[in-house]
Amino acid sequence: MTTPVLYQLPPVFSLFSLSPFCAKVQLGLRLKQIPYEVKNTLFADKVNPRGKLPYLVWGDRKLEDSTAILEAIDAEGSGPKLIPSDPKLAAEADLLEDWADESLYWQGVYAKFAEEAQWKKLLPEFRAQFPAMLRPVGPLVARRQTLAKLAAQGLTRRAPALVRREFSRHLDSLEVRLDGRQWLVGDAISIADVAVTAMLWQLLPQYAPWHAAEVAARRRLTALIASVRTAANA
Ligand SMILES: N[C@@H](CCC(=O)N[C@@H](CS)C(=O)NCC(=O)O)C(=O)O
Repeated sequence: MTTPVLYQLPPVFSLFSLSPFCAKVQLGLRLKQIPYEVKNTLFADKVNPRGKLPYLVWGDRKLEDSTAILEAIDAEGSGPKLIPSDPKLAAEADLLEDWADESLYWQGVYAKFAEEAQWKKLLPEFRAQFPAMLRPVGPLVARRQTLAKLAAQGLTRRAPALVRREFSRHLDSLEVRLDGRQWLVGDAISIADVAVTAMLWQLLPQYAPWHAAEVAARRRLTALIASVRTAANA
């Protein structure tokens, strides 16, 4: 089997990548025990004509979108099946994964870029990923672009207290769902656990202390993230 090459946003702090979608793909590759190479770039459009990362080059296959990449990974390699074979469980996993990617993800973006105090903690580490020439303005331009996306998505057009309340409520819902079970869907790890872990893992205490404390306060959720990371050796 050819070694896949993952193009991703660079790591920050102890994270695999600044992008939780790229971390999600790394978790998937590790769970399926597929050795891979990583190439870091801040310039997604230089790699993927549609300007998005992660992007996986695997032999003559060029794969984009973390969900499609995980589907391809799931068909190869060993390790647990990430998309359950049972259609009802597969449907549940699909809905939860998509919610993590399309809703929970934005809470993480908000935590990094919209919360002023947290952004200030992230900035030095983020800045260090840029080529020296771009360091003074690069991160600020990236932040401006990201804030425009957050406004279009809607989170920054809500009162900050409401955004935080929604985040806490979602964590409570995950915690309730995990009552009496180890995994979010059925009785085995699935793509839903991988996506939720990738989205929450990025909320490190070093730059998102409020969010990290909210996650840490949920015992079952914390155990889920630890179980996924242990299974992936991450
Ligand atoms: N649905 C995509 C989302 C990927 C995505 O939005 N990646 C971000 C990084 S976290 C990106 O490439 N942003 C660059 C841009 O939108 O210009 C996936 O699951 O891979």
